Amino acid sequence: MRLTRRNLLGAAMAASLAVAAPAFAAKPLTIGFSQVGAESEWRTANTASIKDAARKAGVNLKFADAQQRQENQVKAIRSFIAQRVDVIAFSPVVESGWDTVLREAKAAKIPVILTDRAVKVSDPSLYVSFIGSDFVEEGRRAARWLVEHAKKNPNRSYNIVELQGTVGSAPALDRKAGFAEVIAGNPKLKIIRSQTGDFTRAKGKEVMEAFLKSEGKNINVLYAHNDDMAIGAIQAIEEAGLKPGKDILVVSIDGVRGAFEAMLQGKLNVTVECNPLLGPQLIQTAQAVKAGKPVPKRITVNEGVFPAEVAAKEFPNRKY
Ligand code: GZL
Repeated sequence: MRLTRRNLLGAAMAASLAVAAPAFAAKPLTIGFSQVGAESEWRTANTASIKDAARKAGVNLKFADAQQRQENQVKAIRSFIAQRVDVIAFSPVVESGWDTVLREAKAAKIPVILTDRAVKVSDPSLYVSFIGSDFVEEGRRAARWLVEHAKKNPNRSYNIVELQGTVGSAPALDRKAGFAEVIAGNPKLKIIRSQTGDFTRAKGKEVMEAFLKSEGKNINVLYAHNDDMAIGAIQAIEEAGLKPGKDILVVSIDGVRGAFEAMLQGKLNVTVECNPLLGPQLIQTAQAVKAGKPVPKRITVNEGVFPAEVAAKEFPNRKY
């Protein structure tokens, strides 16, 4: 290239921009995320997915574990507001009690994304998007498996005990509603006991022990709102001298590895998938929100149903 006045000027401009470029490099997106806790295999997979997606995208993730307490989530959200994060995201441990703190986020002009669980608020503009499963449908799918099983055993009736998730949480409320909707009016299917096991293995075992003490061999089916409670209950059933998966059918939700292992051992009959791998969708949505692009108010995830018969074939494909 000939060294003309114009070329020299162009080269000098390019050099100055190259030098200045770092000064103009976009500041990484900062997301404040309040997680429910670490209560289940599902939650562990959900947290890993979010942290992994943030790392891969170069997002600055401020992560807070609420240990399943709403007051800790409110504190975390207030801290994110004070730190002026770009986006706040959280999985609300329970449905209600969020209006005040979400109004504070709105006043601070910090957009809020819900993942996993929904909230009940007076003003839907308090969050920009909710990314998560349809828990009512998950409850329906669990019940449909049992309805079909009962049709193959026309002379039997089924007394069901139910281990509910965390009191007041969207998955517990909706999975209960969906299951009840499908078995309604079916004289062969009856829920005889229903109590929260708070989504944990320990509590699931403890409550199942109480069910067995009061109902014993009268129990034909356990419906657990998540696999962790089902796995805890399976231990209680075995300690009571009964065969889980045979004496007491075990119907559960999540689709975590522990459930597949239990199905391979013949101790769990079906798990309804609830996909925890929400990290990529969360990061993409947060990036779009930050860029001022429109995002869907509701983003659902595709999920399946895995009866024990398919466990061996499906297990190697599982991602959580
Ligand atoms: C469902 C999620 C529930 C899981 C449980 O999306 O909120 O919480 O089903 C977890 O395993 O503890």
